Amino acid sequence: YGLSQSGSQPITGAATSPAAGGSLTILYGSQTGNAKGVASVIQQQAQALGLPVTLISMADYKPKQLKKESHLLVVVSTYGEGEPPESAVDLFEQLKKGKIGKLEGLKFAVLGLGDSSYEFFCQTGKDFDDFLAKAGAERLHELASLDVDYQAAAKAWGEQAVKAIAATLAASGSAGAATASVTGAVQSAVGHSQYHKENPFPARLSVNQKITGRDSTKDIRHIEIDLAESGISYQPGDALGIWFDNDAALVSEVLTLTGLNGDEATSKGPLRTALTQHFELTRLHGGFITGLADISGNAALKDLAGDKAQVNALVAAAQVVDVLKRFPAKLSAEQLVALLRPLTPRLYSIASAQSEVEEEVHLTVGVVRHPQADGTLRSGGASSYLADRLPEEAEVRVFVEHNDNFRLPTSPDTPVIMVGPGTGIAPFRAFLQERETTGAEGKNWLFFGNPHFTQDFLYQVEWQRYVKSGLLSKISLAFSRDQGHKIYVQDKLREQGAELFQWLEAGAHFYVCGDANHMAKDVQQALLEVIAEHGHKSHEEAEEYLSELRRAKRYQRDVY
Ligand code: 2AM
Repeated sequence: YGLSQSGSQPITGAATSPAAGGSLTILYGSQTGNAKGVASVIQQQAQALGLPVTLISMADYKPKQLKKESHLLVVVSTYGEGEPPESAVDLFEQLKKGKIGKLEGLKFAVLGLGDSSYEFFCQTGKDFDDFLAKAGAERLHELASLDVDYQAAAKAWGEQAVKAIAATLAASGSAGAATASVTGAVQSAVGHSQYHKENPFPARLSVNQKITGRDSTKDIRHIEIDLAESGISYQPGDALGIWFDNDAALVSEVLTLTGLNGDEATSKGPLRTALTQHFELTRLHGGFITGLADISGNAALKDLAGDKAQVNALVAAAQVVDVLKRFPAKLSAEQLVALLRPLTPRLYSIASAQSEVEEEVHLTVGVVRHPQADGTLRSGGASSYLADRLPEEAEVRVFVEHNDNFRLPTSPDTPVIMVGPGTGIAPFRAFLQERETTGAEGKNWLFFGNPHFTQDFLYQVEWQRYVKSGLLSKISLAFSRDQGHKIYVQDKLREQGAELFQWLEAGAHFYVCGDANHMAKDVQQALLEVIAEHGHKSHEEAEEYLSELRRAKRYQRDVY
């Protein structure tokens, strides 16, 4: 993993020897790569002004180093219910708890990325801004809170922020003097493939197989995509981005409800094409509701739009068509697309290792289908595209999103513990394939859970083979609904607490993938309890133990 890890290392030189009078550090906290992308753009803007600049991931940054910084830009995204990305957790916690101490003399600015369909929009950016100010640092440029279409705004903000920094650096007499120490090392180390989000590879869907049983409550698909001739490479732990089209029936429903003609011209082509390929219909955002309220003048909708709690509830439960159905409105094609947000690709944790499958990539996709009270079905955009609409052999536009914060241990001898209920199993299939093909000798322990053994035991035969061959040292299963009371993976962790703690003491890495809002939190709680009980520690000591694991990259999460 040397190559991929080097991508997130600080630029040597600039990091250790800041120019007298100061230099700029750009710290990013990224999960899906967006914050990292913005941070590199700002790095280039700073370099263009001749500023001494260091770009570094929060995951590779020692929090105490903050005390030595003169100028800091933070670029960070927000996840779930207002939480920092995994790579930012340690720094976030230390700042929050005031553990780093006073930061007087530090000049900073924060750019937050987020998604306004979530209630705690850009919360982590706000928090960083707040923590730094509270520690006595001086805000050089105002906080930015940017939505999913952040690119242009991020560039403009970066331009302003580096100017403000250049002015104070010039005042202290260092700008220009240290440009020689600046290199573009990060950029070149990261450049993996010519294909990326904006330039996806037209791959081929080769397998779409339902792997849950006929009577399952879930429809989970094993998807195989052929990357032949793409030159794309990925590592276990990476994700695959999928561009998708909206369902033609859903597009027609929007046209019917608005009384608009699909042939009408918009800035993104004919309206039907625009709604199919360029705008989100399956994810609602607050701006659609407030914007529609303004245009329609509908009193009931206006009332609703003025109540944040009601808007949030609607955004969480409904789609664009549901709102149009409930609040009929007359609007033009251009008005409609202006209310919608640009379509964004969906990311899936990769379920295969190239050492095993070569030019293929496998995914484990849970198909999102919500039955409505009126008998209709609301489906997820990309999952129903892959499962229902894309014929086998058809073209699908994909790109790899590298995730250096979810990696197998560098040493093949290090034991690993993997907790992946439901579709959270995906990256662990990749991990185990990799460990098998490379002959890694470290022990492997898998925790898996799903509703029923007979219906939902994903990849059962593969795990059985691995248990037999000895690759899987242990497998602990939690079939939640096979008995009167629920059993979850965290119950298994507690049950196996003594041995689990021994594995940790022996240097094991602990991985969690899957649901962020409930499972991952409950698993973390169970882990803390196991550490406290079997390590004979207080609650605080157990927390510290876990923080140490995280800092050592031995506790990694890929949760969504
Ligand atoms: P349930 O749906 O029967 O409640 C994968 O989705 C598995 O995770 C299912 O067995 C599901 O159980 C279970 N699950 C639901 N909530 C969970 C939680 N908070 N922690 C762990 N597992 C959970």
